[in-house]
Amino acid sequence: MKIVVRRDDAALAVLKSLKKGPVSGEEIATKLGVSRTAVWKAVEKLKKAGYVIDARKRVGYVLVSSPEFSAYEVADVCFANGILEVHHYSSIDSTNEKAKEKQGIVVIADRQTAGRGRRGRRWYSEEGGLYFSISLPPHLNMEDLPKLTLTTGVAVCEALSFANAKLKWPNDVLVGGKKVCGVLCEVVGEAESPAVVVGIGINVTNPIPDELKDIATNLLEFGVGRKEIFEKVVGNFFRLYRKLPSDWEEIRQRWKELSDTLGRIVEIRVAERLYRGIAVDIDESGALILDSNGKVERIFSGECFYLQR
Ligand code: BT5
Repeated sequence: MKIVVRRDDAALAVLKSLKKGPVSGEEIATKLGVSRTAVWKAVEKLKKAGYVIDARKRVGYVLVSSPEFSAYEVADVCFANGILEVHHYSSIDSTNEKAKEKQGIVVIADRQTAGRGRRGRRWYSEEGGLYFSISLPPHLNMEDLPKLTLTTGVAVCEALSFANAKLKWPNDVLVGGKKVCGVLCEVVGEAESPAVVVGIGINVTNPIPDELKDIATNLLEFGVGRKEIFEKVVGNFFRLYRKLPSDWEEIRQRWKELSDTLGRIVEIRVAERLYRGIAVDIDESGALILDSNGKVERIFSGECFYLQR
């Protein structure tokens, strides 16, 4: 299944009508100023997206049930924030790969067959989780990109405040000390001010594989659905993204408030190098400041391990 919803999608308007109650094809057609065939096509599209819609004699179309999640359900928050298209796949290799193909879209998948973390690591993407990518036209310079990862973390963390989520440098969101979300920002092309794809994976009700049970968790116990989480994350993300780069200071302070990392003794791996010390700050440029036996290290990206819990 692949659904693409655009701003002017008649199916969106038809769905809004159906949600108010049964309505005849003719009534909708007149109201929207489209043909009855267009209404019928819109209804078929909605059915494909998982809506159960009956056509009853003398009553018209009746919305019997809505899917737990669909591109139509979350289109409003996307379009309100300047997104042009919402793509929803039941299965895809990686939403980040797909989102690189076009600027200004959001790509969502129910599962990924080749979900990726940083440096080619794997991201487990079983059904039940929220996997999506936002493709953004050029706006930030290369040197501002570490800030974008931290900003995305803040957006997710605030959306998961019901679970008392915390931030682990550089790109993890933790619940109960375990990873519930990972962020993967990738640039498209090589411009000084590049287009960027922001990938977000959140474990909602998807099972955690045995080998990750010690370090990963999901949100099952909180009973919150993907739609609600998606809307909150996307709303928060754009509210904060619009502040970049000028109001980064505000986001930096928020990151520090939500941080689980600052104050801890950590080991940071950056390619072949290994740093050890106390994580003391995030500086104005978005770097982690490490106090390594009195020597100050500034680190922009790497793998972070806590040496004490
Ligand atoms: C990340 O990488 O944390 C970034 C993950 C981004 C995933 C999203 S999903 C939508 C979009 N499309 C993609 O293809 N990717 C993005 P990293 O910091 O490298 O962490 C990867 C490590 O997290 C793995 O090596 C595992 O240890 C762990 N891990 C893998 N799957 C996980 C999961 N579902 N939940 C928690 N931890 C996981």
